[in-house]
Amino acid sequence: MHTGRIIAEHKTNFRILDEGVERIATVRGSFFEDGAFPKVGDWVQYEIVSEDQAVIEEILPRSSVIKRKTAHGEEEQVMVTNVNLMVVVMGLDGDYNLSRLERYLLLAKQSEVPAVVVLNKMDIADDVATTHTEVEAVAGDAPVIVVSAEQGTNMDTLLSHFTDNTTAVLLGSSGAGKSTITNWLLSEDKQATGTIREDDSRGRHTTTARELFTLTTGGALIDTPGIRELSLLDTSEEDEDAVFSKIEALAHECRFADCDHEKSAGCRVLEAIEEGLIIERELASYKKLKREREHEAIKRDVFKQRQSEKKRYQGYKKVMDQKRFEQDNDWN
Ligand SMILES: Nc1nc2c(ncn2[C@@H]2O[C@H](COP(=O)(O)OP(=O)(O)OP(=O)(O)O)[C@@H](O)[C@H]2O)c(=O)[nH]1
Ligand SMILES: [Mg+2]
Ligand SMILES: [Zn+2]
Repeated sequence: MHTGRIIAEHKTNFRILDEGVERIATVRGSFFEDGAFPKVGDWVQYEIVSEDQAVIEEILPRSSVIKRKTAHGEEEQVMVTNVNLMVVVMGLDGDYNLSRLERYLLLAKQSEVPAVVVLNKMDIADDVATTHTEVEAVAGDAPVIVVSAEQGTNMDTLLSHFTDNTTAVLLGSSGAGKSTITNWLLSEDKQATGTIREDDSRGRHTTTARELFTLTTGGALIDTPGIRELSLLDTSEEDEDAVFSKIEALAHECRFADCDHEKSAGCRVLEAIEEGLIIERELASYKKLKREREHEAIKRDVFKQRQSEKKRYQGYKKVMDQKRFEQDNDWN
């Protein structure tokens, strides 16, 4: 039996790295029964069947797991495993969004993996110092590094967070510069990078699969595709509440009291999305919560009304019973 690490997942097989040698492997049949397939970052035990074919027998215990909720429903999906550093990448362009950063940091906390915040594209940002301070206030214990991956500025500071035992995962929006950072750290253009849309700095999902790379300077790095939806990050009810009151406060500033936050005429909430104060996904969650809460309120009202009708009826019944009693006993 051999031990290796999963560096990529393909449709029907996996790529394993074992002491510098890459192998293509399938999984033992039993994996299909429980559906818990190996993930990028996993250490696995495998058997060599032929010169270019290997079979994964077992996944070794994971030291950490980074999970996300799937877009629909509650099911959780493992993104990567056995990482001990989460590098949250945010562009200092239209990508800049503090509440999104908070979500990533929450994901790091829930995964019990230390985080480093990388603010990329400093070459095109103005007032970097103010932004840096603003982000540090949100980042807590996580170091904040301002870099330009394209020009190589401050990238050594990021590299200094790597040791031989580090496995870092790069997370962030499409277009934030994760693959540009990967290429810099590898001193090689291994990953394709994509252009971003002029109007909103969004990337084009250039990276489509997670992949682990070994750094010649020590440690390993997993490049990931930009996460499409923030719903993919697990949030607590507390966070939902915070988002709810934040949007509720903005909604008071809409021009029309009954604003549905769908047409832009005088809608402060849609304006806030434009400004990056809130994200689309938060508005969707707000609307859903609002509907739920209104529904709850209606249910409560109906219940209260029934209760008071019952009380009134009981009062009425008491009076009638008394009357009947008096009549029956005809004391006069
Ligand atoms: N000005 C500037 N542009 C950068 C910098 N880093 C990356 N870019 C550009 O931003 C665009 C997106 O970079 P990528 O590295 O492909 O972004 P990504 O995060 O890997 O995106 P996905 O793979 O789609 O998730 C490219 O056009 C890069 O050249 C930087 O430091 N400064
Ligand atoms: Mg990429
Ligand atoms: Zn509105």
